[in-house]
Amino acid sequence: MSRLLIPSVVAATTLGLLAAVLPGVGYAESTREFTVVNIETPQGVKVWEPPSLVVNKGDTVKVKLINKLDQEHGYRIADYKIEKVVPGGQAETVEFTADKAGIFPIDCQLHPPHVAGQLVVLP
Ligand SMILES: [Cu+2]
Repeated sequence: MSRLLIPSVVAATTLGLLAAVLPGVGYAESTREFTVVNIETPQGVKVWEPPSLVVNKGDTVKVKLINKLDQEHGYRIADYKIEKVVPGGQAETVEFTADKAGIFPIDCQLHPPHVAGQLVVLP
């Protein structure tokens, strides 16, 4: 019994030391990459798909935006001061650190009737 106990005590102590020494250990901070594609539904509604992204606070977020339509479209997360224009048939990337938790609208600044999404940053 005690032979089994010792390694786990050592392991727990090591983890505890690591958590104290390395900032971010114990957090789920990481780089989150998404590919988002602009499509038009059969009803003629334009939408970035997937419309919503879920990340953890502190994450580095990379979003590759692929515009499959002919016309240019925007990708805006106003609360994070992100505003990108993606020309028709092209791709762009936005990158930011999710440094505030909450639910923030994502829309197209060029065409407000787009179906909007949300950036969800978990605390
Ligand atoms: Cu648009």
